[in-house]
Parts: sequence; C-alpha cells; structure tokens
Amino acid sequence: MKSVAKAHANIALIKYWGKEDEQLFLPSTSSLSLTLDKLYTITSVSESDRDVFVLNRQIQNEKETQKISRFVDLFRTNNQSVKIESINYFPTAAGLASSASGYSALSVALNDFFGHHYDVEQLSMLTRRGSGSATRSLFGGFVKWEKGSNDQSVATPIEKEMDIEMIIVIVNEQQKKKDSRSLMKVTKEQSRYFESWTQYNDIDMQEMLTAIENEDIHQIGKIAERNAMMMHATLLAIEEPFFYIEPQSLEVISLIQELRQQGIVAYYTMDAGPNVKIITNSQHRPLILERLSAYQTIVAQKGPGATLL
Ligand code: 2P0
Repeated sequence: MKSVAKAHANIALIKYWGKEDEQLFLPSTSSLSLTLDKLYTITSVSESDRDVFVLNRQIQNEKETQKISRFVDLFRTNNQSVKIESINYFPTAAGLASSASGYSALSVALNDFFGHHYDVEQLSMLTRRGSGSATRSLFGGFVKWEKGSNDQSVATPIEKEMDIEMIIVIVNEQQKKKDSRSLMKVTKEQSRYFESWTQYNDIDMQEMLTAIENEDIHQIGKIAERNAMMMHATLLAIEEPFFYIEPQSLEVISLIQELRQQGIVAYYTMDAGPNVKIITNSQHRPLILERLSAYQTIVAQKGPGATLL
C-alpha cells in the first residue's frame, strides 16, 4: 500500500515568529498567508521494515530520519514502519523553505496511510507539530492560523477571490545562514522588541482581515510590509543582532519603493532569508518584471490546498 499527497508552499502576509509552547508548536502570534501555485512537494508513504526518509532522491541521515519518525509517531497506529519519499518541485535555487509544503503533504499522506480519516481541524493541529507554517499549507489561497491556546491552534481558509500575485525575487540562492526554528527561539528569549511584536501583530492581523475582506490590495501590501519589517526588527534587538536582510535585498526594496511612487502596485515582504517577495496584481506584474529584468524571479499565483493523489 502506498499513499501519495501533494502540497504547495505558502508565504506569510502576517508572520509567525515565536512559539509559546515548543513541544506543541503553539505560536506566539497568529499568522496569515497566501498558498502559492508554483512551489510544491509530492510525498509518498509506503510500508517498510524500518523508517526510511528519502528527500529529493537522497536517503537522509539518522538525525533527519529520527525527526521525521517522531512526527510519524503522531499518526502511527501499530508498530508499522514506513518509507517516506519526498520531492520538492521548487524552481531551481529558489532559496525558499520547503518545510511548509513538505510537512503538509506528509500529514495528508500519513492520514490516509494509517486510515485515520481525520478532519481538517484535527489534521491542522497535527501538521503544526511537524512545522508551524505547514499547517497553513493544508489550505489554498488566503489562510489564517489562529494562535489559540492549550493545543487548540488551527489554520482555516479565508474564502476570497481576488487578483493578487507574488513575484519572488532571488537575490541569493544559498541556504539561509540560520534556521528559523532556532532563531525564533532566541528572539523570544532575548529580543527587547518581542512583546511589542506580539502586540502589534494582533493589530496587523485584524487590519489585514479587513483589507482582504475589502479586496484592498494597497492596504494588504502596506500591512504585510510593516508586519514583515517588524518581524525583522525583533532580530536587531537580540544579544547578537542578526540580519536576514542583505544589501541586495535592500536594492530590490528601493526599486519597489520607486515603482510605487510611479503608481505601480508593488509592496514587499521577506522571510527567513534574503529573497524579497513582491505583492502585486496581474495588471502591474509585467511592468515590475520589466524593471527587475536583472534578477531571477518566480511569478506565483494563488495555489490550492494539500490533496491526496
Ligand atoms: C512564516 N516563517 O510565518 C514565518 C516568517 C519564517 C519567517 O514560519 O519551527 O519553518 O518548523 O514551526 O514554520 C518559518 O518557520 O518553523 C516560518 P517551525 P517554520 O512563514
């Protein structure tokens, strides 16, 4: 027997940064994202005499396999070991995290493989424990992940059809210098701005929900921008300040600001790496791409939720 699932990556417009409970993956902030069509993972689960994890056709080491095994334990009904094969279909050198699409696809495949038939809410709570942002990739389009409490922290889709696109600008193809899981832990422990971050995040979330309801792309972009920069500001106020933002990221940001002054819909967000994601719409995308011709870019539209294949 083999269960196969597909899930897409997502980019947050309101960021998840910090955990209230590290074991349960309870986030310190609610977050909101857009699932993207161009980046996805396909994962299969099949019977095996021991747990094996193959990522992008390479057998993973003991440490990575144990990490996955612990996640499989959340679904495992008997002592059945599994072989997990996962491939990330991300444009070459996208420099983007694949844990969201990866754990989301794995959850859907494990749900089927072990015959659980969990509903989306139960699945959301379990997926979160593989990687926080993965819980948002269970759904397509705009997705809200409520911080909740006592393990009740789930993602839900926001039903809204609107013209919104993201242009991912690759400024550096290399792996990020520090992984987000450990850095968000340090931020919560040390950042002088952390409390402010969580407070303003609540405000941004409410305003973002209204902006989406009103299909107001300018307001969506504006809130996403200030939210992302506040997340990055928390990193400037830890004991050894850390920058994901690189000189080339700033060049792209300056260009976006310039384009905006010319009346073009262009706002930016950044995650745990130097690449810049531009929030725009189909009308303004060609103009932006023209101006960014010196950069490698990926244009992404709204993608679907995770599915069993
Ligand atoms: C986000 N990031 O909301 C934020 C913005 C990175 C910057 O979610 O520890 O890989 O597995 O729960 O989900 C990346 O963090 O962390 C992330 P874990 P995850 O997209």
